[in-house]
Amino acid sequence: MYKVFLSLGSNLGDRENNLMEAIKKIKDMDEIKLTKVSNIYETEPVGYLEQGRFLNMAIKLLTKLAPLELLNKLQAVENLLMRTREIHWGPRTIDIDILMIDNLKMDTKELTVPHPRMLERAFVLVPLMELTEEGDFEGDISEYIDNCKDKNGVVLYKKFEDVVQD
Ligand code: A4P
Ligand code: MG
Repeated sequence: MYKVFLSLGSNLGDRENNLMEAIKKIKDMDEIKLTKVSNIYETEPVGYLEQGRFLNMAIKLLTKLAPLELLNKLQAVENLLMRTREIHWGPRTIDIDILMIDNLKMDTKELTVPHPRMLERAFVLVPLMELTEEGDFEGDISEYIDNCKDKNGVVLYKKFEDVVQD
C-alpha cells in the first residue's frame, strides 16, 4: 500500500462544492481508502494573479494503485468535474495534485513526485501540515511555510467538520 498526500484547489463556480464532489469521487473508488482530510483554506492566487481566490485543502489516502494509475484516476475526476485548462496556472473548477507517494521520488513526463513546487507554496503546505506525522515529511513543514511568499494569503475558511454538517 502506498501512503499518498493530495492537494486540491478550486477557484471557479461553487468552490466548496467542487472540493466536496472531488473528495466524494475519490472516496468512492474501490482501490482507494481515504484516511484524513484537512480543513479548507481560502488563498490568494499564486502565479497568474488576475483570478479569484482559491479554496485549497489536502487529503491523505492509502492505495495499491501504481503512481501513474492513480494519476489517471485523479485526472478522470478532474475531467468529470469539467475542468477546463485554458490558462496555465489560471482559474479551474478543480485541480488535484499529487504531493507525495510514500518516500518515492520520480520525475517523468507525466508525473513528478514529490510535487516540484510544493515547498514554496503555503496554500499547499498549511493544509498538508494538518495531516502529516513523524516520518511523512523530511524536515520541518512550519519552517518551509515561514519562508513562503504567499503565507499571509492563506486563511482558514471552514473546518472540515462544519462542511459535513451543512
Ligand atoms: N503532473 C506532473 N506531476 C504531477 C503531480 N505530482 N500531480 C502533470 C499532478 N499532476 C502532475 O497539470 C499538468 C500536468 O502535470 C498533468 O497532465 C500531469 O501529467 P495540470 O493540472 O493539467 O495543469 P496545471 O494545473 O495548469 O499545472 P499545475 O502544474 O498543476 O499547476 P500548479 O503548479 O499546481 O498551479 N494559487 C492558489 N492560491 N491555489 C492554487 O491551488 N494552483 C495553481 C496551479 C496556481 N496558483 C494557485 C493554485
Ligand atoms: Mg495540477
